[in-house]
Amino acid sequence: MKELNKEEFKSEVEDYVKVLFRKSIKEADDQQIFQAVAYAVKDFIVDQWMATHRTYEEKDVKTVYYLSMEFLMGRALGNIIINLKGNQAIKEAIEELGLNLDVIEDQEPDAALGNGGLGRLAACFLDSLSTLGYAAYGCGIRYKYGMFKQVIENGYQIEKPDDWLKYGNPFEIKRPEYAVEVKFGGYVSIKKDEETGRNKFVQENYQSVLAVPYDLPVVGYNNNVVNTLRIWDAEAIDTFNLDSFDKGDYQKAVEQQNLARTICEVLYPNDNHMAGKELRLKQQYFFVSASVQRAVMKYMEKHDDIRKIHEKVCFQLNDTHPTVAVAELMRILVDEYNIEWDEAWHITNKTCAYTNHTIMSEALEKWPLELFSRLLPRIYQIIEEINRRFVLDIQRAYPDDYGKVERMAIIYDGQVKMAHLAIAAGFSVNGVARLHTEILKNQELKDFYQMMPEKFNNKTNGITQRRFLLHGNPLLADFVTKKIGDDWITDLKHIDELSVYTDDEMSRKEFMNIKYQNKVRLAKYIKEHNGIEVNPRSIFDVQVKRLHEYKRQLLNILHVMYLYNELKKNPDKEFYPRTFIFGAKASAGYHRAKSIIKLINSVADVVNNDKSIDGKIKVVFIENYRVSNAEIIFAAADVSEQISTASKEASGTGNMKFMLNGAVTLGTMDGANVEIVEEVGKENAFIFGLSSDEVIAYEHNGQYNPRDIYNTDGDIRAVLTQLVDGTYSSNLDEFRDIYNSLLDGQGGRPDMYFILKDFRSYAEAQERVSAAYADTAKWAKMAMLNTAKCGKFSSDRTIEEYAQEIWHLEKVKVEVTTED
Ligand code: 73E
Repeated sequence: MKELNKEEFKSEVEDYVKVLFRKSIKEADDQQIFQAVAYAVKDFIVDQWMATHRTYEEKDVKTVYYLSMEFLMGRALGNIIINLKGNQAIKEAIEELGLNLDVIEDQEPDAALGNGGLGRLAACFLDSLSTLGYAAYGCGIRYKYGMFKQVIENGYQIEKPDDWLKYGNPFEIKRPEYAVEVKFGGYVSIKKDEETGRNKFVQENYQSVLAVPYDLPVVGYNNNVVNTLRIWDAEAIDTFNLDSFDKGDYQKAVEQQNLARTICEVLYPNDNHMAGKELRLKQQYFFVSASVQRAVMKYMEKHDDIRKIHEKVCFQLNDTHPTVAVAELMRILVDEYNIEWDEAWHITNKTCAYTNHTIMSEALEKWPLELFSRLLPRIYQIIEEINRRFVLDIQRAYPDDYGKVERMAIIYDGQVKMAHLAIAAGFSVNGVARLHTEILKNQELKDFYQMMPEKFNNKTNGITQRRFLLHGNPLLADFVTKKIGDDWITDLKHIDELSVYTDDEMSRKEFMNIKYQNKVRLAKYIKEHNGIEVNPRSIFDVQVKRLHEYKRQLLNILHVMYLYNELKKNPDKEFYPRTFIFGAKASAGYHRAKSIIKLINSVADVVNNDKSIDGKIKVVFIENYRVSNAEIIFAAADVSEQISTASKEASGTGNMKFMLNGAVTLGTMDGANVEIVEEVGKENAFIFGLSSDEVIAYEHNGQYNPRDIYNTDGDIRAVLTQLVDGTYSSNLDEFRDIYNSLLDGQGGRPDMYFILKDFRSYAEAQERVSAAYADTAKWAKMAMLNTAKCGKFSSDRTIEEYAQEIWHLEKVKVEVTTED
């Protein structure tokens, strides 16, 4: 690895402040300093970036294109510095310039081009791909506005635009030389090809935009590898050129400009929910078409036979969002390379693979035929033909079972079903945790699994320890390295070597002391941002994730209300002080989710200001939860709330970040929790609630009636009554919808997510948490074991599995030479 030279770095920073802002370091403000430091760091990595791509070309390695609508990257500067092992040199350089690295890092806006787990997973995967030395591109959209900024006013969520590019992005490089055209609308006509004499399908009278890529570096850990996240921006084609004006195409020129302006404007802020908007489909086709076109062109620059593209290229579809890729590749093969359908189909089959991230029915992508065929007429034709042949295959396989076609066709009921297309067209279908994959095989995608079992496989998610321990929790990272050396940074399995220290009292004390200091750091953040005083000696019980009913933040806050009632009834009851910490964004149009945020804040208001309970319970809602403050939050957590309705959370990845940082899981047997418990042992986690089989059985038999619980359990009834009797809001209707959803469930089943059903079991698990925490030595051991046993949950392990079992990539070593 190239060494970072401190003196050189210092003078680069000084030069950049001058060149960019005509200022000296003393005159520049914090943002300007950040920009200058970022440019100096980019300068340093650019040689490695070039060397990486030179090496890939020389060795002609296979490349994975990770197609994703979302990349939740967070801040780049601190992460890059860490991966360069440049921490010490840069820190010293910055200090010698009279600056503070933490303050500088804090100036960087998060790159929040994603909603939650799915987008953050993509970011962790890129980090691992670079660190392991695999050739990869992340392909996505350069949204002008990322995930909205959440502001809490009077307890309500208000959304503010996230203008993350306001000061420019020092890390990106615009690559206009690689721009491509993407076409929408119009119609398809058949023309005779002069050369071949064959019929050709040509899209006419379309509108198009120019897709212009911006490249961001993805720096591997200490290995010279810098991969690329390529995000596409849309620009107008032929803006008002005289030609079209003369031809009377003025209207069209304006329309094309508008199209270009709107496509990349904003990220849809819906997690686990299909927006169903035309603009969303435009976004999907826009970045997919651009990425696939470029990948094919790049392949053809060095190879002459498009028929072998699968040997060098794999498209991984991050959920169904980029599934139009299969039809786009077919279009290029059939229309542009004149390949026969059957052969094109085989090539496509060998090139595309699909990851399923959710079974939530409202998240499944189904597009109305009318919309789809109007926006993407040629792509629609191709999908029709794929469907026609697929339906024949189904009928051949199951001649007597018409239900199969009904359940499996790609086009049915006036809709294009993207998951069916992805499964039919790819060679791999993977779930994201063992339980989730089993549910796919045995329930949700049962018919597909029966017909094509060889496609199905599991890849349990993971997270990068470099961001979520090395960067986010430097104290614990140093402790681990001091005990077992630093191999864990690139091979998290080694962290198991910490296990032996869990029996050593000194080590346990040190470990808990680090947790305490991290709690002090978070308490300070909370004081600064929320004005709430919290006691770092209390149990930090944390639930941070997107707000969704299936994730059951409501169960958590109802339990807080219950505990508060208990304390009021028995003021002398022995009670270990707790701080309940929440962080969650609700999609802007998701009313019930927003009411739950209001409820949490209303309960916080009442409980935090009730002197009679002596500060034993505090409730904090951290505003604008995002990657950058997540790093601080995970480090400080004692209890990790992973309480989704069993079967609903495909994997979860926050659960892994908590575990890595020594928090103990309080959770249901859902998603990756199952595997977490398997690694750490049941005795080192707090498990409660219905199993996924039980939930699925109730969903089928309809035998669950929450009224029975309401009628028989007085404590639960009291808590529910408080939702509508003015205890938490003078407006008695404020929480009426929540109340109704639990007991009446207009438009759905009452208590669809089994909150009342799991309530007692949850409350009892919470009591076990308190008892365990009171036993200091026991808790310390549990917490430390969680850190020690999380080796499996590195995204390095996940990526290694994808690389070996799906993508078949080879590892590359990169040397930086004088050439670069
Ligand atoms: O369980 C998580 C999973 O850990 C799942 O809910 C999430 O993906 C994570 C990573 O695998 C997810 N997000 C979406 N679907 N699954 C989604 C759906 C539509 C729009 C945006 C996100």
